[in-house]
Amino acid sequence: MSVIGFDIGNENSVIAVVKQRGVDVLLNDESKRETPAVVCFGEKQRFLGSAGAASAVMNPKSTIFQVKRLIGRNFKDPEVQNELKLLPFETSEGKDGGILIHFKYLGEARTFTPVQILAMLFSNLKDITEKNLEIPVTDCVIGVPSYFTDLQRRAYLDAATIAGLKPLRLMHDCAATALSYGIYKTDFSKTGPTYVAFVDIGHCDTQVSIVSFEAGHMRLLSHAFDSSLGGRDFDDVLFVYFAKQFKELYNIDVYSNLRASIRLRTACEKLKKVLSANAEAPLNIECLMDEKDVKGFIKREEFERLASGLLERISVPSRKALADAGLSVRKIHSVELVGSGSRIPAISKLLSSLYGKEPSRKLNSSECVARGCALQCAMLSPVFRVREYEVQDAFPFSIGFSLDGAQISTGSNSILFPKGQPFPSTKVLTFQRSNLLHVEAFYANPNELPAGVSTKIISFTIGPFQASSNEKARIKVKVQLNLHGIVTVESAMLVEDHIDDSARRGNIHPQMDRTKMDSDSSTNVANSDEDNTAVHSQSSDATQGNGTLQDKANQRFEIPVNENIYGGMSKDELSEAREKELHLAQHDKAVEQAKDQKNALESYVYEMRNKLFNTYRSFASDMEREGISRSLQETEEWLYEDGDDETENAYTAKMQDLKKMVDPVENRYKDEEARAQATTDLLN
Ligand code: ATP
Ligand code: K
Ligand code: MG
Repeated sequence: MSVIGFDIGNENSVIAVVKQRGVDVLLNDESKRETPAVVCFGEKQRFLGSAGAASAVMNPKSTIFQVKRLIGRNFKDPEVQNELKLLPFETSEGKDGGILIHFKYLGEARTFTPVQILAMLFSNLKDITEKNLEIPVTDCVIGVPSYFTDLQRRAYLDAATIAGLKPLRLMHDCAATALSYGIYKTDFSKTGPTYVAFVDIGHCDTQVSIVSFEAGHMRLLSHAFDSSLGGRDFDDVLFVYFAKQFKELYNIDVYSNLRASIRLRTACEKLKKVLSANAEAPLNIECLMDEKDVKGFIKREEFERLASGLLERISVPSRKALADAGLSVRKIHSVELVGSGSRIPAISKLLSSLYGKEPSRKLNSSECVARGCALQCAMLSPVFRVREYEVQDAFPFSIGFSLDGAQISTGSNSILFPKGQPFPSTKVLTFQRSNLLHVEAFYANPNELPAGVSTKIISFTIGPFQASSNEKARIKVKVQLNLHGIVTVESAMLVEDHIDDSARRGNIHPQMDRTKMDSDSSTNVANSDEDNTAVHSQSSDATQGNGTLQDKANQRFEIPVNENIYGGMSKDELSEAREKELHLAQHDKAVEQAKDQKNALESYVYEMRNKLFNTYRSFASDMEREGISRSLQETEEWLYEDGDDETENAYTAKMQDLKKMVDPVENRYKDEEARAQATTDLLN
């Protein structure tokens, strides 16, 4: 049973696993702790992760990266259009308004969705994990930005499912980070909670959270973010600077050349990292464009001046998070800086003046999300025992509901889950209705969301149902904000008060209804049609879940609920995508195995040729030697010509042919060796 945490970043992914003695980060095939989040479609096979990054420059148009930016988003969204401008691969709008990615692979035009690409990244991480642990891996916890919408969260779950994983929870990056901080912390103040601000600056985004820690317990007080401010924006500042300089100095326009701009961007990112440790840094690229070598140079001060606009934005989410938590900076005990984008010295200088204290890096800043996810996975896993520790996360967006498409004001009355709601959480909606009803849940305050994302979440149709009287029936709908931060409908019940038969005939006895206290709010839904009475009752926490089912006074009948999710994949589409992924993986494996077998054959040819004229010389007749020698020669020629790109079986067959000739000689040699050994043993 696996207990795994995955952090898929825009740039790098990290895998953590809980072992008996603590949390480990796994090494990939290149013995690295971070794996590039890149899928490259090469000429004959896919290259995932590190291999993907290595083949990127060769295949710019079929190398897919930053797919986390595209997942669960609409093609037409202006922010998405901005993203797409920076990405070298081709895209178009899908039928559902989503994004389609196009490129050529194995001689054919192919189309994939961001979910499918993300699934490939998951498959790669799953493979790495299985190789390390030598057991099949399914259960896991996956980190997501807290600003992800319902659709993005569903897309993550879909991608994980396609890769054959079973996420026990999508966990907010900040919550995971806070968990990996809090679970080992013991020095709590006796006088009250310890407040910590976590600032995570990744490749594309910045997330801030304020967390309250007490012994055995942590509570997220607030989340804030800038979903479009990260390390890559600092790369871009350098890119623009040098692009302009090279235009003037060398008369080359990197914007007009895809390969050149990819190479310059990569060089700028490296340069940025050098500037984190040095006061100045050079930039040299050979043969960037038009066969020109370019040279540049920049001082850290100059870089900071160019990036001053970005640096100003860094403090915004911190201020917001503090305000939402209702805390002044003086209350914050420490500021923890995570995410590799935060390694720019000017960033910690800025945060240090904002918080009035030096930010610390107590956590492993690139691994804490994955580590926290692994810990959470262990806590959720029935077979693993972890120290008792309570994680209480808060949801960053208000969720409202409407009935039958009624335009409702976004007053607090129609808020199902207010911003900051601890989750998972279940609420019960009560309606008085005589027929079908349509309920819709949506993000109630667009200002809370990242720019451009849709406020739509889910709509559901409840019914049909048959009340036993002609009166309107009372319908109770349980809506959950689940462990992943996704809205679902748990159940819908028709409630009939049932004391005696006369009651059934339609005389509702309101005093028998436990939720009567809340049902005075039928004005919740501003609507003149008196049929549309929605009552929002307060039965809150998940723990109260089934509490009212057994009321003696009334009877409950389950009624059907039809969910309509905006976007996302159907069961059929999911299993089709899973098939496709398995197929692609099989193909890659076949190509890899053929490569291995080809290498083995090649080595065999060289090794045997060598031995034939040395060790085996006296064990083969002239005729044998000649025959083998000729076959080795022929095989070698075949390998360079017709056999350059063959199947695994073809190489295996060639190997067997050679072995048939070589084995008798080899066996004679071995027999002689054994005899000689026996003689030596006797003599000693
Ligand atoms: P995201 O969180 O946006 O999904 P991610 O988790 O992959 O992305 P990180 O690995 O936390 O992001 O950070 C990657 C960013 O950190 C890149 O922009 C990279 O250039 C930057 N970075 C890495 N090392 C340094 C350094 N020494 N100095 C400055 N920036 C750095
Ligand atoms: K990461
Ligand atoms: Mg990250």
